Amino acid sequence: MKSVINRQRAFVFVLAIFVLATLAFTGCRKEGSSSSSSGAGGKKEGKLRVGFSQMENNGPWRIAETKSMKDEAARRADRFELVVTDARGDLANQVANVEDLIAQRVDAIFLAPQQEKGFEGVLQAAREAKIPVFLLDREVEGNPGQDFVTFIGSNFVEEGKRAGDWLAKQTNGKAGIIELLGTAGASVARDRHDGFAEAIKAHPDMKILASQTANFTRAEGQKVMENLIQAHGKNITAVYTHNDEMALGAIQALKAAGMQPGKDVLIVSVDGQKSALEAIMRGEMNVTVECNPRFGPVAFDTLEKYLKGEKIEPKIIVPDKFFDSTNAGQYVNEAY
Ligand code: GYE
Repeated sequence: MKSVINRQRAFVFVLAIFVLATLAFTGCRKEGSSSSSSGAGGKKEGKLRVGFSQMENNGPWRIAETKSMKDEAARRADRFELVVTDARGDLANQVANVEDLIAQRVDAIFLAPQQEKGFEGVLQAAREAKIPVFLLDREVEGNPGQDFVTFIGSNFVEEGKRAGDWLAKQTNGKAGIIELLGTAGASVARDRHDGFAEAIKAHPDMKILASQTANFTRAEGQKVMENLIQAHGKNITAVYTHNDEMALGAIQALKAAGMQPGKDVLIVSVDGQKSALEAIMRGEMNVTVECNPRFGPVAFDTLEKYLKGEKIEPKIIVPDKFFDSTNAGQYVNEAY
């Protein structure tokens, strides 16, 4: 009798051990499988996980860029999974976003950096983690092929130069100019300023009355322009803005002050968004140098080449059009 009880006890004991071992084993497996989907290079079902650190999604240009990246990732969904972060216009947020992508061990990072300085630490961390970084649409301090793979974007100095050349020709080298600058510390703002300054340098009667930042936004463009109209009034004969959103804000301010943008004040801008082409068609804006935000195809093509071990150029410059009253109508429907 005693031995039967003992045998039963032994059986219950063995069963308990078996149940515990099974639970522990499945527990381990769960942990293991989740860590292998985010770890080991971030591969999930054989796909590469790619991060896109966007600085903000404010204004049509940024929205179009993010959409282009997502659309292209969707087109290549058999190979890639895109993780998008939005820093909401804040450098510290963006640095944290990139740190997070590195911690997730994504396989590559596309970085649209708000500022030129401030990314040194995360770029080094990415390099140590062997995660290649591709810069999109703005540059950072550092060297291609070393701190990042390459920069993909427009030639911003050339954009500024084209804007300045057009204005010089249109005004016979005589203008009182307001320049609305992009975000301070962004490479694109410096380059668009330098290119424009270079173009008007040979024309002593082209004077920049004021250069002030309006942070690439329409609201600030309007506000800053209102103040500058107060200060410079009728001496203003041209406005050069580093993007269309600021141009559209400036146009509002000029109209509110009883001036005629597009006629007595020429408006020269950069980007080529739909509402700017419409303003050109209405005659309220004169020209905009295109800066194409649709980086998806070239970004992923470059990544694929890199993964195949092909040589990547230190800069990949995308071609840009030039919009004025002769062609705005032709392009307005495909604009963003
Ligand atoms: O022109 C502007 C955006 O970095 C090229 O940033 C980009 C610029 C673009 O906010 O509209």
